[in-house]
Amino acid sequence: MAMKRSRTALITGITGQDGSYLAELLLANGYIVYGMIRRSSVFNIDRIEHLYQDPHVADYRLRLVYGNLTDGSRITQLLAEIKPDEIYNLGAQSHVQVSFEQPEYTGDVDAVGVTRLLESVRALGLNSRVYLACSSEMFGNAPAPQSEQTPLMPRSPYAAAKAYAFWMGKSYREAYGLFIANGILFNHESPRRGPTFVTRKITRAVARIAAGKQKTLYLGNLDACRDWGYAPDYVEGMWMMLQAKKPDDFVLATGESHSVREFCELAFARAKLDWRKHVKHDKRYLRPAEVDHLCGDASKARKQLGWKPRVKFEELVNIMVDADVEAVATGRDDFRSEERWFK
Ligand code: NAP
Ligand code: G4F
Repeated sequence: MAMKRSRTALITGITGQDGSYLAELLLANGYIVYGMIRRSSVFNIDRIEHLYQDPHVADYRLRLVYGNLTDGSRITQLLAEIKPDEIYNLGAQSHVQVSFEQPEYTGDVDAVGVTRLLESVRALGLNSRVYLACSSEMFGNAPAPQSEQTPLMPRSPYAAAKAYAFWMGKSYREAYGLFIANGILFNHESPRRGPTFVTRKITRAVARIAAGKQKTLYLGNLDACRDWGYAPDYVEGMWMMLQAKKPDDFVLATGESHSVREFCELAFARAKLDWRKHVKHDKRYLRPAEVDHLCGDASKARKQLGWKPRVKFEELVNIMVDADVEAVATGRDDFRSEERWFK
């Protein structure tokens, strides 16, 4: 009897928060996982180091390959070699504020990068199922709750680039019959969140302030509201989208929205601190245009995919604060990070 072939997945953005959790999920499910990484002078694989496999052993299923979403010929070459059953496009310049400073580059990676990928799949005649990481930022200030029916009203170069990617996904699905799922994910966080996103910026500061290593945390708009979930729940939803009978667009969200101020209150309280004594305003963290209130309606994903987030707001805050407190206590708090230099 022929052995069942392992399924093969390609993840762009495997070194990011979501890429690392998705790689764990796929490897646990028997996939061969190819992770596309960017060449850099410092080998940037902190989030997937624990998944390392010796390339010389027979069951070597995590394979890193160099590539870049700005490099179409390399993407074509990789897809021709790997012929993945599933492609998860998570690679992006994912910081909204940075997108105001680098709008052209953000568009190149987040928008045109998707065209490069989809054109390669189409031109090679692959049957790969494709997941595209779109974003709740695309809704801008459209009234909450936002669902798949809500009009897109992007308010940043990042959101505009993601909206372009979203429409390319829909176009290629309709024009060429490709299996392309657009995931409209609301904010999702974890102890692996990049340190310049507001949640992790807060939880790292809490841990350092509690340990007497820092006094003040500078933030921008405390009134903005986000629907914050837990990243491992969301990568499961990405996988579910590619196991569905038909490709479609899906919102993933918790359905609860909280302000940055509420996040601060809970995070500082977890470490028995009063946030008002430590948080100061700095206008450098205000954006040229803000998205005020995101709150997602994920009922379609719940009904059609059976997806449900397990971790809610307060538990998420606790998970993140506890992880950063532990990192400081064990000397793993690496403060040479970008956050210290930038935002
Ligand atoms: P992240 O932690 O910032 O990771 C981004 C990944 O993209 C990193 O692996 C990064 O590589 C890679 N990347 C950046 N530029 C690239 C390029 N030119 N070519 C190839 N790869 C490139 O982001 P995340 O939070 O995991 O998010 C994953 C995806 O979901 C992104 O597309 C993001 O925009 C989208 N999204 C995220 C959220 C959220 O709340 N987390 C919500 C909605 C949508 P390096 O490690 O080398 O920088
Ligand atoms: O944590 P943030 O930078 O995330 P943002 O802008 O919501 O974007 C994240 O979620 C999107 C999904 O909706 C993703 F597509 C995107 O890739 C990214 O993962 O900011 C959250 C809120 C904003 O309103 C911001 O103005 O926090 C506010 N904020 C207040 N002070 C701050 C700060 N944000 C940051 N990064 N730093 C601050 O000091």
